[in-house]
Amino acid sequence: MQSLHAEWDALKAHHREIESVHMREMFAQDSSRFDTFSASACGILLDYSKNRINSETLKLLTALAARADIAGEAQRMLNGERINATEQRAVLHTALRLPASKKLMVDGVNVVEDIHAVSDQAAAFVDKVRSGEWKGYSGKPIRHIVNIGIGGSDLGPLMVCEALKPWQQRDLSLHFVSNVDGTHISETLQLVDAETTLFIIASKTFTTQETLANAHSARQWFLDQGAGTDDIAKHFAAVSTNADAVAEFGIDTDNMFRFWDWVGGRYSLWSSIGLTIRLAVGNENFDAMLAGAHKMDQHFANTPYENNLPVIMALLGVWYGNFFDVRSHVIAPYDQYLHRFPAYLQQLDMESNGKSVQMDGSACEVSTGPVIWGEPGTNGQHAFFQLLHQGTELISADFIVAAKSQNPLGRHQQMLLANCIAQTEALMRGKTEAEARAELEAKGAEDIDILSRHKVFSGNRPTNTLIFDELNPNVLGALIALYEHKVFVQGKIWGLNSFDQWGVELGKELASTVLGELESGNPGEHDSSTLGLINYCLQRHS
Ligand code: G6Q
Repeated sequence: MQSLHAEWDALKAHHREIESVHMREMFAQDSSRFDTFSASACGILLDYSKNRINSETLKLLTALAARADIAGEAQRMLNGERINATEQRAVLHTALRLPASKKLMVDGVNVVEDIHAVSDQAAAFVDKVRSGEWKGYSGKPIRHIVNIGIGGSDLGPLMVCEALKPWQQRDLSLHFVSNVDGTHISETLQLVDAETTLFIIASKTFTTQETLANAHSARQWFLDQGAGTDDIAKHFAAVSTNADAVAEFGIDTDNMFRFWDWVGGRYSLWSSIGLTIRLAVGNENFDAMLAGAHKMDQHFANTPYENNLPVIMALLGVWYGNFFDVRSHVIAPYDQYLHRFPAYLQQLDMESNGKSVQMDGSACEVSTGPVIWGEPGTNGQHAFFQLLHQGTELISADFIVAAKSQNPLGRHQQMLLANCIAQTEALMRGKTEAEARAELEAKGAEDIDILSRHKVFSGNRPTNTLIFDELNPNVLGALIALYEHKVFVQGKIWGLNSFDQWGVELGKELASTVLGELESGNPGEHDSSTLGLINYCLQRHS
């Protein structure tokens, strides 16, 4: 991105004009605002009318997308060009969602054929486990799946398994172990028994410290329960790109499901990393999720910017981040099944666009990715929403909700929907001092002069609402792909490589140095704080 280009300047000038306009006025002046500023695709309706925009804003923002050649960039990604330049890799999570009938040549290989060969292998394994044909070492069927992985090898599968619980085979219990804190694996192992447990070791590199430590502890526990080393093949499977390391760990490579270096960790739930999802919900539902995502890929690739859901959401993010100086963005799913969606999006967005160097190595001249955070509604309303309504920061938010519940129960769903809709209305409208005064006067309150000021809500706080009929595998696939592409578009506008993660790599390196020092008892050279902390730990351990 070159921040000084004409499109950017035009937006700056437009921002000065619109900055002080209240959305109340915009809605009052235009009763068709909802129709104008909403769009739908793949079963998802995006209402973005409660944003500080008018038709001119949209025109200027889409011009920015045109300037960044988003359509061309999307094609380059979808065609398998090496757009992850710092790692010299293609970025092809979208290929994982292509139907078997399609062809995509990368370096002389039809990757679609490869992808479907591996997913057929995974599907056959999954059917055996789910039907009980796959037996543990004592002849009993598998009842527990323990997914051991971290980051992209954990957050995606965990989020999807939670989201698709109604589709889960309930006699298979799912467990996810990610943290290197021994508590995570220890507490999990208390819930399972060796004879009926299948461990899925999910690691693209198969070198990640945390995952290997947890996998080794699981293996030791398994042997300690009375199983032999020959039994490991029945209870351990691996998902990785690194066959040598898998074999070295002692997992039968027949039970290894591979994927490719062109699948980034945080984009990998569609690959064999989704093995645990397949085990939980079955191959058909997994395929429905892939189909939903593929539909969104097509929508993204083929729809004009002004009706393109990921492009619109990305441009609104740029509008707030770069012109209103909004530094954080809330994800508020009004759906308990989506309770891990904010955490998943935190990685997707912040690991992709939390960067300050452009593709050509020059420093970014404008703000890039915001802080992403959130919790499911209605819980968030009783916690941090106060700050969204009356805090000094302007914060944008996505509200996500299904019209129908998977658990229709009395008035619950209507109450959930009412809260979701009412919050976006309140954030948009706010409450003037005159309105606050009138309410207090009607109640006969005292100290109205002071109290009314506390009850003022500025409003004009932007929200998107994403609403769909029901949260099913197909819609979930589309929803995730929507956010993937939103992040892609923003990365392109800011000139970033959204597909590397040197910050994560740094963490992996740093811990090894300190670990060596903690284990040897010989601290190296550090600042006084780091040294003080290392010494504190060494004294407690000796
Ligand atoms: C994701 C990141 C990171 C990665 C984990 C686990 O995009 O690269 O979160 O997924 O560090 O890596 P492995 O799958 O290689 O164990």
